[in-house]
Amino acid sequence: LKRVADGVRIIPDEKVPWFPRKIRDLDKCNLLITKYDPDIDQDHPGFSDAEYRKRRCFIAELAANFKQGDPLPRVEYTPEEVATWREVYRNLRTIYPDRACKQFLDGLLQLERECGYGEDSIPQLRDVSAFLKEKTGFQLRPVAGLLSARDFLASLAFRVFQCTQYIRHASSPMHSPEPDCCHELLGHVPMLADKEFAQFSQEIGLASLGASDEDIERLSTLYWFTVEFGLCKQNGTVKAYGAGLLSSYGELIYALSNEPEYKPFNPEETAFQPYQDQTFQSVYFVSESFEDAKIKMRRYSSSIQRPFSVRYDPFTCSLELLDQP
Ligand code: HBI
Ligand code: FE
Repeated sequence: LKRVADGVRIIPDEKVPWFPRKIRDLDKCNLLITKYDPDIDQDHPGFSDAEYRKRRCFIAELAANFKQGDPLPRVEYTPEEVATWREVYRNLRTIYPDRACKQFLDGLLQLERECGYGEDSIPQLRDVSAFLKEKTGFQLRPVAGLLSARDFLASLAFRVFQCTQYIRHASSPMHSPEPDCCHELLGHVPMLADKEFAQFSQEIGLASLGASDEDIERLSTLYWFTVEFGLCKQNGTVKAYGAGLLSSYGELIYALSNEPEYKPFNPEETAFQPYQDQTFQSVYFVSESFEDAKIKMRRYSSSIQRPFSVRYDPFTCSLELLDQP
């Protein structure tokens, strides 16, 4: 209740959208966006391959039935699926040393040494989740496809990363219109092994809880130009840290060529940049460092109006709300 000048009490009519308060509530954060799935999207490379769609559906079903606390499902990948992974891994691995940021390369080396990463097999989410838990407290959760931005971002607040487990169609190893395990395991996971990046990711998640649709849209755009397509300066050169770049051979080369436009990362401006989810970006945002990106994102997040503030309690994996409405 707010007291206005003449002493009349008014009930604030701003309704706060529902959001998860404890990690189990993520079982309810399952709204899927189907626009790029192969049953709907005629341009999906698997659209006319019934066998592929059946397989994707089987793996997506494992995720749909998953509940917080269950052991992560293991998938026995077929030789054809492993061959697709091998091709993706081999090609990207050769261009990482010159183009990926230091944190990514460190993470990838650790995954290769400690978690069985390599071109011969597709890593299992269960093993990767256990690895990340030890490094940064992040854990993986299987997801059936592209999630709504609100549900996807909310899970980050709990250091939970939603991962697809099926792989792209064999006919197009260089590209997938929807996230697949190559994108998650090669693009996202190495970065999530970095403490500072893990913190950055969780803070975007915390900022999204209970936010308006407009604020979610702006946070998604910021997520897009940082976590998915971000570049940063390191020792005087520009390197990639975004997962969309680090899982796409073509766009990783393009982003670090002299073709695209670069702008300095500045959340107040970046949040309004229209983005491309069908072709390469026409503009990329460059951070001075992670430290710099984190400070700027914090400043931006604290400007989002909410009638409460949140704090994450890592002991109970739940949120504490201050100034609750
Ligand atoms: N869902 N499964 C999944 N994976 C993502 O990377 C993802 C998502 N939903 C939304 C999203 N990414 C972002 O584009 C932002 O909207 C948060
Ligand atoms: Fe992604």
